[in-house]
Amino acid sequence: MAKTFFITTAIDYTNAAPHIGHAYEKILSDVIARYHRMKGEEVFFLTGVDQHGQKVQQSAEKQGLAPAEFAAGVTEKFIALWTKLGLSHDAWAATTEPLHKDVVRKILQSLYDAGEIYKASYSGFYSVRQEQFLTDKERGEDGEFGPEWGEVVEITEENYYFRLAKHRDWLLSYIDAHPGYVTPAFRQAELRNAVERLSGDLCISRPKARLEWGIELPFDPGYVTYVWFDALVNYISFGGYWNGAEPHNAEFDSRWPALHVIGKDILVPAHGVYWPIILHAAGFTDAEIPPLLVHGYINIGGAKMSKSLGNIVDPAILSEKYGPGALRYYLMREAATGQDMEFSEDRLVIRYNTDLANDLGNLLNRTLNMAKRYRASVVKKPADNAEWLAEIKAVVELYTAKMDGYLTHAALEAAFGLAAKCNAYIETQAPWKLAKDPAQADQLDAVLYNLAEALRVLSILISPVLPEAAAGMAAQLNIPAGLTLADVATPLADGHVLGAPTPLFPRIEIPAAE
Ligand code: ME8
Repeated sequence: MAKTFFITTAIDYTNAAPHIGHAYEKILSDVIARYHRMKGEEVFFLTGVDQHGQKVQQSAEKQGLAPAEFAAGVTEKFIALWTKLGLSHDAWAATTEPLHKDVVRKILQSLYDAGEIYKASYSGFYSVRQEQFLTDKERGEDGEFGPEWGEVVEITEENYYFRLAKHRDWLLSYIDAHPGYVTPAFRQAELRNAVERLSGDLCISRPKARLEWGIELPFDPGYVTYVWFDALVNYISFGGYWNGAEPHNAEFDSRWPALHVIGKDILVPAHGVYWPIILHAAGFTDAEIPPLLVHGYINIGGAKMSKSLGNIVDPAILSEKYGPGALRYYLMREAATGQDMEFSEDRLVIRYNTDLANDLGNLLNRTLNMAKRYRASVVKKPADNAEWLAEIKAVVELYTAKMDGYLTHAALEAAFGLAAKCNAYIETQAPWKLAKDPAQADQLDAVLYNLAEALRVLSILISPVLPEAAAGMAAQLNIPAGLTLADVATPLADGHVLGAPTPLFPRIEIPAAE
């Protein structure tokens, strides 16, 4: 079986509605997935929702709903948003699915049987209000636990622990031997430091008296499993890892390992420590440890988004207001993958008007109009345009190098550089002058052909980010929809008839300030 490009996103927590950070991660992953499809690869793109856990149970209680009902309601919001934003995932990971719960239990049981999970008792300070154990980190300067914790009591609790510390040295040696494990590289260094400090095992159970909304431990019905153990397993359960009698099968092995796209806050410890160690303990080989692409945060007003700050920008409203393409393009063009970005609605509008409406939209419109006016929309292949084609090829090479490194902002910069080049070419060639001089007929043909050919390639390059606009461009250029990178090598045929121009990116009019 040919190797499939398997890409996953973090599964979004269903304790609250989706925000712009969720949208950014899903769009980034969608763009990478679409790009790999366009390279002719088989792609399996998985995303979904994290439905269990204490916060979901608490949010549900506040609204007087059963956790399942509450999680289902929030899940609907995520699904509606991803549909609106044009996500092209192949599978949907919802952690309340019976198949997933079954795989989580099978893995827990096999780790328990292998002696990787043990029971122990723990005594500590427990906040009744926040329903969590407190450590010295939670103490104030006076050494006391602050009022935000409510009543704090000392309790002893029996729980199940996963032998994390035992695998610390393996993880360090794995990281050292695999410099490309985490992208960008500075995050790998950060992870290594954290692993060096690792001590202690991971508590993977919660007594049902405290938390009911989870997956019951297969070896003790008095407990559910910790939400992170449940959530991480989605990557393999929905990848088909254990959907028969035994773990692993040809289909799963043809996909795995996946590229995990996650935000910077969940690298340490969840994805960079717990997950590789769980997989290693479950018998996954070093070659089967999944690489991590860690993106930055979308910030609002310089602050991390929080409900209490009231600075949540609703991606559904933005998409409604400006269209999904405008939002997708803005996020992919302005966020440098791996870095944080400050969200700005003004920048979104400026990017749309400048790059899409002016540079690309006008280029398409002018080219089609001139071809129609001067040549009845028929383009003639020039005798020698090797230099022009070589320049296009160089842009495509730069674009693919950037996309292969997940740098969507730099790839778009390269593509839009080609649009800028075409606009400058129109100014220097002045087709309206060439049209007046019969001696320049061949030159006019060459200019129109070269512009149409560049637009054809541009429709391919923008397609992962702007699939709808790419299809619209293809229709206007009268070329098949869904061309791939391989089609770059086959320029427009001599005598190709272009289609009729219609505005692709109508300008967003900004109401004058009052
Ligand atoms: O962490 N900018 O869920 P989550 C960019 N359920 N990305 C952001 C962001 C922001 N402002 N805020 C959050 C969880 N994210 C777990 C994951 S995976 C097995 C379980 C990213 O809903 C965050 O980094 O809190 C994460 O990758 C994703 O959104 C979901 O966050």
